[in-house]
Amino acid sequence: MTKILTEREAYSGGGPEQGFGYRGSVRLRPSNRLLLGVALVAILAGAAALVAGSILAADNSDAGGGSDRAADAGAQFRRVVFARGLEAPVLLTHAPGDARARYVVEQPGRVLRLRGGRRTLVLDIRRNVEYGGEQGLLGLAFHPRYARNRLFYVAYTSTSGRNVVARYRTRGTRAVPSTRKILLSVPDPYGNHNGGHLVFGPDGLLYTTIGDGGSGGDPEDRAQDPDSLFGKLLTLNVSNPANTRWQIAAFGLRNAWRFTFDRATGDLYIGDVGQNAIEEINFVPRQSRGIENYGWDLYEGSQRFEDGELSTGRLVFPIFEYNHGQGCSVTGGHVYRGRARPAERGRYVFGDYCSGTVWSLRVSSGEARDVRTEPFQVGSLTSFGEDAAGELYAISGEGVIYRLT
Ligand SMILES: [Ca+2]
Ligand SMILES: [Ca+2]
Ligand SMILES: [Ca+2]
Repeated sequence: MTKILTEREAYSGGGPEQGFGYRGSVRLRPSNRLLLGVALVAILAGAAALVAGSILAADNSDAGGGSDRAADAGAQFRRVVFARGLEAPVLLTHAPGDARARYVVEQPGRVLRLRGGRRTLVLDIRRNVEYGGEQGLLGLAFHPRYARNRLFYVAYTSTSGRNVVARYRTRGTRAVPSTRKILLSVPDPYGNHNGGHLVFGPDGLLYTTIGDGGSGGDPEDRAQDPDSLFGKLLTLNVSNPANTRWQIAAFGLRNAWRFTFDRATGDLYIGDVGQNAIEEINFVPRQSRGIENYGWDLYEGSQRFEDGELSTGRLVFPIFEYNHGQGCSVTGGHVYRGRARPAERGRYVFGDYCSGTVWSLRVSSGEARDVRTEPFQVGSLTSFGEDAAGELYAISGEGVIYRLT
């Protein structure tokens, strides 16, 4: 029998995972100290650049324009409000063949299409979705050939206590409820850690994760268990519409909260939420072969967490990690490939749900470089999003979506 713990029960005996202001003390490896040092320098440099940028903007506005050039001189992203009044938004994406629309997921169980100031309902499964805390409608991905086959995929926690992936077909821009097909349905042992991101990889496979199950410390050690789907990066070949056989692509994830493929290179970036001390970003280049193992629950970040042996795969340590002095729950983002800010192309943008801090970095030779703190924060930072043109968005669970510019 499946027991769904409340958040309070799930965390009993452990520190607050998403506790605001929690400060864990952790010793970092020298390379990470260096990274944090680089981050600090970047913060200071950023602050100076921001001041310089403001002055330039003021000068240019006096001259009657040129604020875009001023922003480039600032060499940082800014945020502008794109949409307000959404209910607990957790995702923004786009659909092939519908380049001017953005699709937004509301955690209680709705998908909305936003175009030209108009919002229309695509899907409403609120009565099937268990919503609250880390539960809800969490993921949405459109089939790469959506323009022709009208198929899209959602991930949610169900009222029957399961982690579910389902497929729907649209007529026009509205999902037809009777077309639903359940592709994954796994009894969830704990209410927290549900992964739920969905994305098509450069290999055409559908990727998702359902977290390590939940609670704290992976009590049943599922993330390293080859017989469990929990704590894994999972793939499904959708070329056969009847196929529901998921494959394990990687081990050792705790609660991957947003992973993305760089649309230009196919490289994979994963934000994996830590236990009580370390938040991490992982990177795997497109050409990587074989199965990766991101270490949980033997490692939290690059630090040993529990005794035991790695089950399968090549151990991957984070390219970037930060401790709970700087946040408490990572929100993985996207590599910027838009047109508005050419100088920022190739920069991976991510942040922290609790502190609202937004960082960006570049990966070079498999290492994080040029780590930068952006000059704004986003409260309740649930997700980042990417539109058809490659422009990025930051989403506040408080109902506001910002465009990064
Ligand atoms: Ca769970
Ligand atoms: Ca464990
Ligand atoms: Ca890890």
